[in-house]
Amino acid sequence: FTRGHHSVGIVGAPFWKGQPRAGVEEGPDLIRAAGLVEKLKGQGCTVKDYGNVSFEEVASDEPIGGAKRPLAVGRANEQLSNAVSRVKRDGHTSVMLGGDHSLAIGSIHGHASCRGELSVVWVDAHADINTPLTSTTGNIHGQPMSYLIHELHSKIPAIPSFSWLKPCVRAKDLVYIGLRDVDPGEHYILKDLNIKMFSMTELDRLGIAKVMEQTCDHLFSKGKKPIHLSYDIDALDPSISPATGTPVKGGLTYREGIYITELICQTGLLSAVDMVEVNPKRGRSEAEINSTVSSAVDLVLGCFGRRREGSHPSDYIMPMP
Ligand code: 5AB
Ligand code: MN
Ligand code: MN
Ligand code: MN
Repeated sequence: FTRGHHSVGIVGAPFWKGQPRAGVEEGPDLIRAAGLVEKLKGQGCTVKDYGNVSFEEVASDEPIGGAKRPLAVGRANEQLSNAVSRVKRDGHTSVMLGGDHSLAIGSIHGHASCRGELSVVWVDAHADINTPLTSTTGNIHGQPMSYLIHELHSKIPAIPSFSWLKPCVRAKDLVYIGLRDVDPGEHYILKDLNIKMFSMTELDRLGIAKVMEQTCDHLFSKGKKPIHLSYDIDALDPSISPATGTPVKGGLTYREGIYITELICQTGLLSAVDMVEVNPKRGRSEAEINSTVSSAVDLVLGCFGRRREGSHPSDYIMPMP
C-alpha cells in the first residue's frame, strides 16, 4: 500500500462546561503536544492547524429544563459550528479536538451546514442521546445526539441559546459502536427510532471485523454520504484510556479501537472527526495520562491512512548496493 494524501484541518475546542469535571479543556493542547501534527505530516498528510476556538465567558448560567450551563454550551457550540464549517469550506477533513462531548453538537452542525446530509459513526461507551428531559444528570455531554436528530426535534424543549441549531442528522444515518452504559430513556429512544447499534455484546458476538462490515453495509445501503466520526476516548477500555471523565469497564481493546479508524479511513468518505473527553486531571499517574493521550493520537492517525502493516511513499527509491 502507498500512503493516502489527506488534507487535515485541526480545530481545538478547550471546553468543559458540558459536564462537571475540570481538566477536559486541556485535551486539545495535550494531544498536540504529543506530536499529532508532526505525525500526520510524517504519514503524508497536509495539515493546517486552525488553533483553539476562544470561547466567550458567560456570566450567570442557570439550568433550563434538564440542561446545565445552557448559555455556555449553546454559545460555545455556535462558535465551534462556525469554526468547523470554515475548515470544511477550505476543503479539509475536519479534526475537532475536545473538550467534552457536548461539542459534537457544533462540530456535526458545522459539518452538515457545509456538506449537507451526513452519516454519523458514534464510538462511545455511552449513547449521548438523552433529551434534556430524559437526562438524570443534566450534563449536556450526555445529550448531544438528541439535539441533532430530526426525529427527536419535538421532544427537545426550546432553549434560547440553542435557537441557532437546526436538527441535521436522520436516525437511519447514525451507527453506535461500543455502548455499555445506556440510560433507560436513551435505550427507549434507540429502540423507538430503530437506531443501528453495536453494543459491547454485539462486538463480543460478531467480532470487530463483522461489526465494521455491517456498519458500512448499513450506512451505504442509504446512499454514500460524508462520514462524521465522533470518537469518545471512553469507548476504549479504562485500562488503556483511564484519564477520562466517565470511564466504564469492559471497553474496546486498543486493537479494536484502531481497527475502527482503519476501516472508516478505507471507505474514502471520512469528512470530519471528533476526538473528545481526554481529561488529564482524571489520570492517577503520568503513565495513565500518557496512555490516554497517545491512544487518542493513534486513533486520529488511523483515520488518516496509518496502517499497522507499514507503508511507503509512492516515490520511494530502493537503495542499491
Ligand atoms: B460522554 C450519562 N448517560 O447522561 C449522562 O462521556 C453519562 O460524552 C453521559 O459519553 C456520558 O449524564 C457522556 C449518565
Ligand atoms: Mn462516553
Ligand atoms: Mn460521549
Ligand atoms: Mn466520558
